Amino acid sequence: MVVTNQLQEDTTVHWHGLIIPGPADGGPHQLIRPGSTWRPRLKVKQPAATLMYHSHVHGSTAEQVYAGLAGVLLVADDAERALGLPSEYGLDDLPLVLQDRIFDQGRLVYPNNHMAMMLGVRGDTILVNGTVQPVARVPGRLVRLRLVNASNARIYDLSFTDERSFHWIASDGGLLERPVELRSLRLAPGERAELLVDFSDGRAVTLETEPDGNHPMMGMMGMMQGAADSSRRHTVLRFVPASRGNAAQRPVPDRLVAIEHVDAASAVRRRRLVLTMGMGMRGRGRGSMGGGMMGGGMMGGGMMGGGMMGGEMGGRMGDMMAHGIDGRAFDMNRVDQRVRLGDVETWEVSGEMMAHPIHVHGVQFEVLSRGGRRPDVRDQGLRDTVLVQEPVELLVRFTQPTLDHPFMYHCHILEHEDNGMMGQFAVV
Ligand SMILES: [Cu+2]
Repeated sequence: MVVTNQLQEDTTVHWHGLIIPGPADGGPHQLIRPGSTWRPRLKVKQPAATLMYHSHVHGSTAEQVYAGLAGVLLVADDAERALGLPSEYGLDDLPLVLQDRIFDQGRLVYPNNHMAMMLGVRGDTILVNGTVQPVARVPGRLVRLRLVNASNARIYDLSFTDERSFHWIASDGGLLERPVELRSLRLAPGERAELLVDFSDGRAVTLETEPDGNHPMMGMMGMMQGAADSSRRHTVLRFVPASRGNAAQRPVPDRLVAIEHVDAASAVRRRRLVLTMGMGMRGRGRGSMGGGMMGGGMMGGGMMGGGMMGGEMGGRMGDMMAHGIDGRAFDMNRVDQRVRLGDVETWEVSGEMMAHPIHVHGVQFEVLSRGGRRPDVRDQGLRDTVLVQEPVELLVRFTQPTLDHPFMYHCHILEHEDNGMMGQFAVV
């Protein structure tokens, strides 16, 4: 890859989902200075998948992605081609980048306030591939949608207006073993999913999303622009099929690919990570949040679970100034975990107060359990990002060395990441 930075500020490009060694990964250590060019060698040795790439500069990832620094990377292979899935790019195989934005009289606005930093930025305008009020004209047959959630914070809960079912065929890491018929699909920031949708009835239909209720104080936040979602459903994308052609419809395959599962018994180590929220944050002492919203009885008693927060707020006020993992904010100069190359480990990840999508660089994992139970069918497949609402147990295989460039693990709500909800690990 050849990446030239023509901005007036530093940037990086992280290949989200590519399983490659540390120096090529494009995390916050691999800064591309203004006017300079980065030439990483990317050796692609993984199954066909829908991946993404985006800026990963610590402290400005959220603003840079919001301004446009995100894209899609498609990996293809023979096993996928042999299935005969819809694969005419832009015709019946559509990469769809979902993002939400705020506009003020046509100007893109990033709400850089404390509440937005605490909860993550959500916009009231949904864009698909950068287009407002998008319409997809599709053939009247089976169409493949490659959904990429490149939003800063919004969790999509997608369904069609006529409640038609569709087949989910691929997770972050590539194709599933067999298609799963669903009527709705949740997609957290950083996650991807591939669907097969049948448009052979020739009827126009709209893909919509439920309001995003992911914040600690539902209802109240609805009043604050950029901090939370309104209560209405949003239109994501309208599909207008051509009337059915005479080409024979290919059926949805019964089986997709064989996935090489890692034996959970081969895990040599268990690590626990807690995604922690600094409720005081930087607003404290400057008035806007410290006194009014956050300090009062509502937070302490009602919504936050009482004693635990009270104790934490009082006990380690210093740490509570920023988001973090295990109560510690990200530090570029601190390697938080050390893993042996080739090892399999179990990572238990839980979070505070909101659902947080955890993303781990340089690996793929499977979800072993969610909320202490066997995961739902929707948790299957190889992943690099998963939503932590209930605590999850992940089976992770470390196949890539970090060399002198550690990998990141972080919340993919980009404002959380920028404000410290990130750690780094070495694989040697
Ligand atoms: Cu988070």
